[in-house]
Amino acid sequence: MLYPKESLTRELKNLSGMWNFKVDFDNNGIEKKWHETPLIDPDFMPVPASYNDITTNPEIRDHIGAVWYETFFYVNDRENKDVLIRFGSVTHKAKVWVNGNKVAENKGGYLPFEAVINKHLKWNERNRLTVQVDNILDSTILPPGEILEVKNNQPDKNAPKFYHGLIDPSILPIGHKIQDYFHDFFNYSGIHRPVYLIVRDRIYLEDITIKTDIDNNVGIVNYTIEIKGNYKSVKITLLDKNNKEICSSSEIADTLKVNNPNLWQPLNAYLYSIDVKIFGDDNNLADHYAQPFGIRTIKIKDGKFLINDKPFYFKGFGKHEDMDIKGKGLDDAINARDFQLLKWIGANSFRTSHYPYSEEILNLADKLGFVVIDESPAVGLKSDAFDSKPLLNHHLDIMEKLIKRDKNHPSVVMWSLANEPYDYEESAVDYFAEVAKHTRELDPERPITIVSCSKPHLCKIADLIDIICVNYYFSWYTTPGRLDVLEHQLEHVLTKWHELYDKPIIMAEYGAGAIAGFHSTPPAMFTEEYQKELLNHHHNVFDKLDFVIGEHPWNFADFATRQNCIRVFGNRKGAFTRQRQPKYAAHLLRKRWLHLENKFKS
Ligand code: GCB
Repeated sequence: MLYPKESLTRELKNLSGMWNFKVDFDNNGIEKKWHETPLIDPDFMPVPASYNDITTNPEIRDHIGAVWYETFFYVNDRENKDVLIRFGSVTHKAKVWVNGNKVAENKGGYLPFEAVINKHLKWNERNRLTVQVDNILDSTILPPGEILEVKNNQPDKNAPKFYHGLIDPSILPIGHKIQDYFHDFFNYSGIHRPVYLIVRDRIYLEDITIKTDIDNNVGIVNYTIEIKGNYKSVKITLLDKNNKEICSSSEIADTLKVNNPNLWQPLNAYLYSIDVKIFGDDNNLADHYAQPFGIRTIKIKDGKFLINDKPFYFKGFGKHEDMDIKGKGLDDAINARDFQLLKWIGANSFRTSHYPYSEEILNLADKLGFVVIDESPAVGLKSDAFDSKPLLNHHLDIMEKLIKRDKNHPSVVMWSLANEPYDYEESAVDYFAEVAKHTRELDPERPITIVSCSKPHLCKIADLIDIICVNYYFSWYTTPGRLDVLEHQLEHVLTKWHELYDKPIIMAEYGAGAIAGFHSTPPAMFTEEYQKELLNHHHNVFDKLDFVIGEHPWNFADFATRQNCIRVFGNRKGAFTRQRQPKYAAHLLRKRWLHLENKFKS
């Protein structure tokens, strides 16, 4: 799906702002037809933002089920155009009505969706937009979850295990409900990314795919465009970063050449664009859209990850979209700060753990030359997930939407199909074989990974992937407090992965919680000293092992989780605090990464 942009022909109206808001405590808003008339006595809520940390009411923060949003807009004199409504993301499910008429329904909280709404618009009058947002995670959605509810107080061995048996449902009030889920970040909900009205012609660019190669200092640019409507001709122009024409074509698929190209390089990005003009019957300009891209290649060769034929060493983080108050709501200021900090610390890459990030973040990564491992929202997949056809179909659908959205980003160099599934289960093999096959068919160019925390000999799906990404927490969850045995264990396990599968390895997560301002010597858990020492021990091992091609400590910044006795107001493994200020660990990483230009001399 194309990123929404203004052009010579396209108009955009950003509907962000303060919307009406109402929690559907009885989960019967649809029955009561809340979409048919304006919400009665609504509260207010900003868009984009999560609602959970804006409210002071715990019943709203922890509400399980639907909430409703409403806003109003005008569209004047555009009857001969298509008017679309486009949501960057609504977490996790959305139903959308315009003037009481359903125009869209979406499942999956981290990808965009859009719909043409002409039929239901009132031209030159006020229009009402109503959105029902549902935050329930069940066994059919990514990430999966489960609603546990106390139905009666009879001990029942088949009753759901509340928090894996830690809570006794027989002494809880009947009706008590928990949204259980198997991932370690707060289940934020709301309209998380911008909402746009788009006006475009009925003859329009539906999609563009750009693939690049380099041959003897010539950039090879293959593009294909998909057009809807009866067009007469097209003009495709390849522009440099200053919008100067390099070459052009009048074909809907072609190969263009750029002599002595400026390559898209890690931390030294150069963006060209393909400017598409589509003309209608009377040679009028019907649609205009410019798609940025970079000329670069990716290969895996001799145990190395090559970008433009040079071995690349991943230095960076697993991140989250997470911040005070706004939760997972898009915030340009926080995103700008995060990229400033990534540069400051000497990082060159990050993983979009554990879901697709906003298009705005990827646009910045493209511009600044950050290398991205783009992850699907498949986190917390347990044994039962692999036998579920609905979940598999949803996973395939999400991969398709993700690749369609992100395929033209030069920053994206690899797809991560999942984080820490139960990959030691036999049933994981067929499930992931299908997801891997589908992903490779959709994008034969980019490598794939599935991030594992299993013991190397137990992982059953390593053959399906190109790069081994592993998460281990030595001297934290295992052998807590014992930094002295860290290097021995880590080296043993990484070497085993290498011996068994002979594939390059990225350490995709490692780390320790540290509460900023906690100190001790000798280092003790939860202090800044301990976190820093723990990272340092890891680096000693990475430096010895040639097959380790990257290090992504967990996490870039502290982040919110559900309340839990092993979390201290969230997960504190950030190198930065949640307010984006450095801990000791950040200074250590900076010292290391600024001097570790590339572990592999090319
Ligand atoms: C993991 C998960 C990550 C958690 C992290 C932790 O293995 O992939 O989502 O936040 O561990 O801190 O426990």
